[in-house]
Amino acid sequence: MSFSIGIIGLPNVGKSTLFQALTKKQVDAQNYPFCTIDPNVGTVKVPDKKLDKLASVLQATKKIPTVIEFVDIAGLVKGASQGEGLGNKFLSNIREVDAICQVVRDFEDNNIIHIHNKINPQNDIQTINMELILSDLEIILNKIKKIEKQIKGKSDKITEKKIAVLKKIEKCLQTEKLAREANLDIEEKKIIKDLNLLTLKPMIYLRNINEKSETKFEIKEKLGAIEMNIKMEAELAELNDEDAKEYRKTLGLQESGLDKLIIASYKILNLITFYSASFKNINQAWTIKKGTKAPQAAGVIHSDFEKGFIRAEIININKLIEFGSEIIAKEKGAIRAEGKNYIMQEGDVCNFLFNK
Ligand SMILES: Nc1nc2c(ncn2[C@@H]2O[C@H](COP(=O)(O)OP(=O)(O)OP(=O)(O)O)[C@@H](O)[C@H]2O)c(=O)[nH]1
Ligand SMILES: [Mg+2]
Repeated sequence: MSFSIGIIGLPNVGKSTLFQALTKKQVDAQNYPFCTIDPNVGTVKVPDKKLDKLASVLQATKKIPTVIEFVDIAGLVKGASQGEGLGNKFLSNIREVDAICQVVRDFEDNNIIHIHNKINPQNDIQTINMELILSDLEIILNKIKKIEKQIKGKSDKITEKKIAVLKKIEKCLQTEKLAREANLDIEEKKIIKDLNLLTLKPMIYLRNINEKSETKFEIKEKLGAIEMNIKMEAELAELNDEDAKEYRKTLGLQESGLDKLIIASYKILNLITFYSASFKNINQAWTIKKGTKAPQAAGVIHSDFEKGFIRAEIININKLIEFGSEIIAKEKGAIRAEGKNYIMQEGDVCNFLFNK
């Protein structure tokens, strides 16, 4: 299971160029709106310097980084929720993703068409969010109608609760707010999980800038706001890793666009990485939600690990690298045994013991 991010935005703002820079996959990215029609899907290896060191400590013959999936879809225009542009077809392509990355153009370039002929990031965000809101509203209203028809006036406690949650979200969307702003509790979220509401998904706002872009506007949601010169990232992606690193240095850039986006994705989705060790000499990184317990983390590797979970032998990756060997770490008693209630931590290196 990997986590997935849907890339959205107005047409011609750089979504496919971003996708190409991230996945190094050749896709159509041209200077005309609606260049992308069918979605592009690709996985990206999460950059992880520690994985190399860990593999050498564990003398693993193979190392496998964890991955994140990106989905690049058609541009969204005003009225998309009502079928304008590529309309609902486009929106259905991102219903299943875990988070959304909204690309917002904030660079001047007379050669690159802007569908509104004006650079106005604030306005563009509003247009996009409004379409997501309208699309979710349609889903909510249909669901309420369907339930009311089914129960024919005779309701039970569970149905009443469901309708109450749906109406709470409806009220929020009617005031042009994202469903995320309805402050639903865990139970309420569970009730409407199957609806895959777009405005309930965490969102990263990616401001696509160039050297001349000034910070003209501020994005409200600090947690998920990043900046990137997408065109430059796409050019750097064509170089080999060493050359790209050198070039980045000369530009005074600390991290790659991919690093930035991955860090933001982990933050916004509340993710952590753990590592499996001593498993057929393969050292592999895995992504899970913060708060996941050991058996469920084991289940990400294989369902048998979860079913037959006995215990996990765990040590933090930094500690293990410091010891320099699994044997020494064991001798020093630094590898702990954790049971089924253990909550996984960032950087845990695990050996899961299970009943076959
Ligand atoms: N100057 C400049 N041009 C860019 C930048 N990002 C993308 N472009 C150009 O903008 C055009 C559109 O880019 P795409 O990546 O195809 O845009 P898109 O959002 O996928 O467009 P649709 O698929 O039509 O919705 C291409 O000609 C890109 O080279 C940027 O940061 N600066
Ligand atoms: Mg595109």
